[in-house]
Formats: sequence, structure tokens, C-alpha cells
Amino acid sequence: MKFKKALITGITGQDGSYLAEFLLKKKYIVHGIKRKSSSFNTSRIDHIYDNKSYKNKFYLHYGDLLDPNSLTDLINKIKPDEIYNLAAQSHVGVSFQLPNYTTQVNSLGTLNLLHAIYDCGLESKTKFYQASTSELYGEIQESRQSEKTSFYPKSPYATSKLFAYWITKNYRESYKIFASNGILFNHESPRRGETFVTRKITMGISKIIYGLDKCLYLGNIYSLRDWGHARDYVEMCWKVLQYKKPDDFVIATEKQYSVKYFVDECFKYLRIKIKWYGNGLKEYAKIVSFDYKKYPFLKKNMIIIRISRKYFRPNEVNNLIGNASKAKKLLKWKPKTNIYQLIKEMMDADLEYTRKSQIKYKL
Ligand code: NAP
Ligand code: F7E
Repeated sequence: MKFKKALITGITGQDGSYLAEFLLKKKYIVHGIKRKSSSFNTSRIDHIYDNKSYKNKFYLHYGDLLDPNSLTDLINKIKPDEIYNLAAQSHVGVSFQLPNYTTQVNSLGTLNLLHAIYDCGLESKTKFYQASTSELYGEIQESRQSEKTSFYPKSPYATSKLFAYWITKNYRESYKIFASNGILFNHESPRRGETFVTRKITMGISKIIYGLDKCLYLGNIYSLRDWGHARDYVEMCWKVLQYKKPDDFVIATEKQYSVKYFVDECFKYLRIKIKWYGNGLKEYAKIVSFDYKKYPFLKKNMIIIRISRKYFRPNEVNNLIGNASKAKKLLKWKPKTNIYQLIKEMMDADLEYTRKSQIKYKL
């Protein structure tokens, strides 16, 4: 039997790790590109690498989206059936500080990959998935954003991804490459980077509960997002490439919540009562009541959340909610995880992680 070969860029990231697991279960041979780093950057995929049943099925290669030679060499050698381009400088806030670098990786990096497919003469063999984003909608032009909604990017990150979206379409039209965009709304998990807001909240609360920190500082808590689970969304990345023709799809839960609501629901799940006071930069939340035996490091009236100017962006995307009707109809999309299940999974994982590191810390 001939197994399909997939090449994943960004395999060491949140989505890359879930996608690798998903494709291996589907009997793919999975190749991943990791970049050179001065310390280990494979913690999200070490369990796959160490799994003996994936021997000769899972390969890691050094490469970088900014090094076209490394991409052409790998694509030529592997001749993948499917490429998933998940690598990116993916932090919107950071993109304001690194606009040039973000543009090189996210825009030119995508072009480098597409052109490598063309250079290797694999236009009719290799399908290409581009990790596009709801950030393209930025200043929203329609109350619910679909594939037909106009884009209005509001950050260097979103602008760089706009180029990547269009160059993917260009290579589809010009060279008949099966190249598709998945326009994914925010998706989170216990593997989410710790500087994205959901993980920052679940990790921050866990540290306070175990006495390793005192207060969590946030930016715009009134920002509204459509949050799904990364595990559900990588299945859709795969489905986008299994569709009968290359196309663009919005993937979203179609439900919207504020950052403040996410915070409130985390505390509700933990059965810790908090109360908000003040407004603007002076808004804060205090602990009102909790189980003293369960949470010995907490104190009544302790200020647990404060707002910091540091986490506001020069240009904010205030309000995103997707319309995923097309994916629902054509790809049979149905989100499996709601926000409460997501919060439970993230809180449980971070409490356990922090409990273990606290023991290590004390030793
Ligand atoms: P992530 O956790 O930040 O992972 C990004 C990955 O890209 C990491 O593996 C990183 O390597 C790699 N990378 C960065 N620069 C690179 C370069 N120059 N060459 C090669 N690899 C490089 O992101 P994610 O949340 O998994 O998101 C996956 C993709 O979907 C990204 O393109 C993101 O922009 C897009 N997206 C994400 C969301 C979301 O809500 N998560 C929504 C829409 C679109 P290191 O591990 O070495 O840093
Ligand atoms: O911010 C607000 C912040 O950084 C969400 C990336 O995966 O999804 C992600 O981009 C909201 C923003 O994600 C803090 O201002 C408040 O309004 O978790 P985030 P993002 O910017 O939506 C899209 C779809 C992608 O494509 C990106 O790759 O939360 N917020 N206080 C905060 N955000 C952060 N990071 N930290 C705060 O303290």
C-alpha cells in the first residue's frame, strides 16, 4: 500500500503538532520542517517523535521559510502529496514591533514555498494549504465574516497574511496548483503559545493559585473573538485539501465572547468568586470568596487582574465572528468543542503543569 506524504511547516507550533498527530492517525508519512534554535523547540511534538509506532513515519528536517534553498531541496527530495504551510510569525502584537521580519516570514515565506512547488515541477502533484486568518477582516465590513466579506487588515501581521492569501490564489490560477486558503478564526488549546490571551489567562491564574505569581496583567478585555479548539480546526485544514477543487474556506464556531468573559468563565469553573471594579486602565478584579482548603495561596480581597497599557496594540481588531456556512455545507464542518469545554481543558492542563513545576521549583 502506498501512503500519502505530507510536509508541514510550523510543525513545532500549536497547530503543527495537532495536525501531525491527525495525519499520522490517517496513515500519512509526515515530514516536518523545524527551524534552527539555540534551545529545544520541539516540546509540542516530542511525544510523537518518541512514539515507536511512528518510526519510519515521522521525520523532522531543518529548514526555514526565509531560506528558499532549504525549501526547494526538501520538496524535491520528499515530493509531498500535500504541503501545509503553518509556519509564521503569528503574534499580532509582536508584528507591530517586528513588521519587516513578520512580512518576510509570512509573505515571502509563503511565496518561497509556492515557487518551490513550481520549480520542482510538482504543480500537478502537490496540494498546498495556506494558513490564512480572520485577522484579514480587521475593521469588519460585515457583521459576520464569510469568504465574501471584504478584507481590512489592521496590523503588519494581517497585512503580511493578506499577501500570502493572494499569492496562494495567484499560483492556483497561474500554474493550476491545488492551492487553498483556510481562513481560520482564533483557535486555542493547552498547546497555545503562552503570550496569546487565552493561554496567558489560564497559565496566569494557575500560577497565582500555586503562589508563583500575585496578579495577572491584561490589555483590552473588551475585545470580542470567535474561539475554537485547535484540534478540531486541523481536521478542517485536511478537509480543505480533500475537497474536489482548490478553494477558500472560513472555519469558525460562529459564537463570540469577550476576553473579560473568558476570564470570568475560568474563575467560575474553578469556583472562585471575583468582582470587577473601576474602568479603563483603572479596571481591576478582586477575589470575593473561595475554598480556603483548596486554594491556600489565595487571599480574600486580593487584586487578581489589573489592566496594563503595555498590552494594548497601536491598532486593535475589536470584533470578529465568523460565518462558516460554506465549510458547514461543503466540508461538513461542525465544531466539536465549545468555549466551556475549551476552558476546562486549558485550565486543567495548566493547573497540572503548574503543580508539577511548583514541586520541581521547591526541590
Ligand atoms: P504558532 O504556535 O505560533 O506556530 C508557528 C510555527 O511557525 C512554529 O512552529 C514556529 O517555529 C514556526 N516558524 C516561525 N517562523 C518560521 C520560519 N522563519 N521558518 C520556519 N518556521 C517558522 O502558530 P499556530 O497557532 O500553530 O498557527 C499556525 C498558523 O496558523 C500560523 O501561520 C498562524 O499565523 C495561522 N493562524 C493561527 C490562528 C490561531 O488562532 N492559532 C488563526 C488563524 C491563522 P518555532 O517553534 O521555532 O517558533
Ligand atoms: O489576542 C486582546 C488582544 O493575541 C486576542 C493569532 O493566533 O488569532 C490570534 O491573534 C485579543 C486581542 O490573539 C491581552 O488585544 C487583551 O484583541 O490571543 P491574541 P489575536 O490577536 O486575535 C488570529 C486569528 C491569528 O491569526 C493570530 O495568528 O485579546 N488582549 N489582553 C490580549 N492579547 C494578548 N496577547 N495579551 C494580553 O494581555
